[in-house]
Amino acid sequence: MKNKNIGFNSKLIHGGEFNDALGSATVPIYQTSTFKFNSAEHGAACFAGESDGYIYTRIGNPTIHALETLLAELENGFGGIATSSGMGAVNTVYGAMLSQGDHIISSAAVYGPSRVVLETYYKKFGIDSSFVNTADIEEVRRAIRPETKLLYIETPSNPTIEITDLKACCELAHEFGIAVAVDNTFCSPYLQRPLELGADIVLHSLTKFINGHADIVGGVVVAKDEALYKKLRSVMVTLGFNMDPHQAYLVIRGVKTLSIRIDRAQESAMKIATYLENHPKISWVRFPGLVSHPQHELAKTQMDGFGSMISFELKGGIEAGRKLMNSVQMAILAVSLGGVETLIQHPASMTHSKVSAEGKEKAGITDGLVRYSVGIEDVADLIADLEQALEKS
Ligand code: LCS
Repeated sequence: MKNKNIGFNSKLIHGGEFNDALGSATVPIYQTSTFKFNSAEHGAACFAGESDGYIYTRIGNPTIHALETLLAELENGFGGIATSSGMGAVNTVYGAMLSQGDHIISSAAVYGPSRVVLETYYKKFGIDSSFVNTADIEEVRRAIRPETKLLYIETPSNPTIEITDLKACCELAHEFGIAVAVDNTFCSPYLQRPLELGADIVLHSLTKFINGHADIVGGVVVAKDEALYKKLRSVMVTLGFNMDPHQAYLVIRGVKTLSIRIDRAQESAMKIATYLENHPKISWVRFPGLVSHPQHELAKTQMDGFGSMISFELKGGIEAGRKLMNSVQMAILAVSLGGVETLIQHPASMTHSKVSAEGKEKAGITDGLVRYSVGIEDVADLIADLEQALEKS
């Protein structure tokens, strides 16, 4: 892969593969569903994998390819597979790695639908799942069975901001021949590169930090080697989880500013988390940059920054939390995260509402937990917004 030896910020601007005969400085949108063959023989050779050339956009497209190769370079992987959504990426991984009779161990605290789809659809096809606190390596060890094929980790977790030791989990899983997939959505490759810590697969909801502008939904899977890449790609193509070229174009534009957006947001997040922790109406705050975070030391070594996702609870519980969410004026009351705009939401009744009461309890998703995604506004304005909302809560 080209550009191997340039820095992360240079890769954001110049990484990825694309060749445009007219010399376009940015990646053009190849808004086409299909591609002309030079001859019947060429078409047959393309399908046989004996000739280069695009065939059909569900299978591959130059705009999408530019994004896939860029994201694979950022994650230090063999190849990327772009998907229509983050859930498309999650299901590409589950679909490729699990068969009837297999077992998956997942972090208990994951994005709600990533868990619920295992407990519903995959269960229907004879795939069993266990949800454990992956921050506790002994809990992971105890969940391993002979038929365990995949360890699925979200770190930091949604919405509890728990940190899992990726190196330790990968070593344990590989000892038992279990593959490891990491949902790196909360960090992006700017803050954490799971493949470098031993993971086999990394995936993202591109809807969040990587695109960063709350204007598309998308996903990506990056595989560490060619064999895994081919296996995953074939699931994406045959199940039809492909991205659209226009979506890919917008993500390529958004990702160019990934590092400067994250630098601003995480600096503000540190200030906001500290402000909340010292506020008399707040009972607890979970942010990896705070010394009070149980895995603060691990976060310092595993991540290149603490990110900009905060969860907290008010002393007045869910009622006070609702008042706060109804009183903020700058933060937008909406699901999603990782964009330039600050968002606030209530996981128990929104993003994780379909997770059972028992599942929520195991994951540490309390009724009063409020999730706050810090954007790039002036931090003084965000704190003033919280201040006036907390007065009413
Ligand atoms: N993985 C994580 C960690 C996520 O947070 C999400 C979405 C997904 C996968 C799925 O991605 P999507 O299909 O939405 O692109 N998380 C959301 C959230 O916390 N609020 O709204 C969506």
